[in-house]
Amino acid sequence: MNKISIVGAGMTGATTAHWLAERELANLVLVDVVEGMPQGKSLDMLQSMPVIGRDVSILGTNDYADTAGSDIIIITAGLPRKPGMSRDDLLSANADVVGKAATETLKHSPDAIYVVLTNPLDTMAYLTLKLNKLPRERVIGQAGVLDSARMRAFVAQETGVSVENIQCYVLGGHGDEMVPLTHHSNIAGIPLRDYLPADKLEAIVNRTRKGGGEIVNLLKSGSAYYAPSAAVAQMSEAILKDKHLILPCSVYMQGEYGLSDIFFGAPAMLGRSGMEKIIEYKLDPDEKALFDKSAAAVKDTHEALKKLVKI
Ligand code: TXD
Repeated sequence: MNKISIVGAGMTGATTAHWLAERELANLVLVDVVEGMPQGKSLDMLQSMPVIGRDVSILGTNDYADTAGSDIIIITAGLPRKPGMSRDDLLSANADVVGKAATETLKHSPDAIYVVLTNPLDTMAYLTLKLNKLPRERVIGQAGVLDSARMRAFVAQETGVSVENIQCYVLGGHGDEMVPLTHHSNIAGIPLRDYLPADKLEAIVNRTRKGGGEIVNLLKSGSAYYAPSAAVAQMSEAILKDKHLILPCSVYMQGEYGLSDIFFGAPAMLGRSGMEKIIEYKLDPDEKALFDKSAAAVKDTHEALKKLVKI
């Protein structure tokens, strides 16, 4: 049986464990600094396995030693946004937490593939890669599956077409400058920009960009967790089943799209070795300009990180 450890047993971490257990993909470990909470949630979840008929073990712990031998480490530890905050406002608070999670887990699972969720997402993935000195195949940020799923859900609501027919690609950084592509995104092969009137499409693009903030404002404390955790479960499955599935992910660029030394959202092929390949789309000049603007924002956050942590 494969093993997945999730650092941070809060809303996103625990819900990730839930989706993963349902898929019977791996034995699970939930780690958190709060004593008793990961143990309690894990025990509760474990006791639901007989009901849904899944044979997986679920362990809650405060000790990184219990994560030993993990195939995948998922990092969701750290503060979520409050209303009015941007993801970048979380940088200094979360850099320490993610740094510790990354280095402590690597000691016990030297071969693990990392999937990072903590915000600011692209920069926390960058921190994990640099601190742990890993090849880029082994560190992937989760943002694109979520942002694209939000857009898919809005398109389905607008058109009444099944979500299964709707493919969307939201690329770029996981911030307000993210880039929902309206030509590559399609309904059963028809580009979205040909299917929907321009005003409707623009409204969907704008709502997608602010999709996380919309939920933060409604919840008032905490941020989204069902869709983010479903996204990371899909990525984990693609890796463990060696599916070579192409999903939008935050990946370390080495020249792709003209970008280097930055984590940025692009379609990437996921399989047993992690991030196997970055797919390069042909972008029209408008899209390329949005891409560059988003990359500049992510670079700024990477630079701010370098002032806080020696990497
Ligand atoms: O798509 C995405 N990338 C995201 C990212 C979608 C959803 C949530 N996203 C980010 O994940 C969010 O902005 C936060 O930065 C993290 C965690 O969000 P979540 O909603 O799960 O926050 P919670 O419920 O507050 O849980 C965080 C847990 C909490 O239980 C803390 O006790 C724990 O993290 N925590 C730690 N665990 C281990 N080790 C350390 N040092 C630690 N510090 C806090």
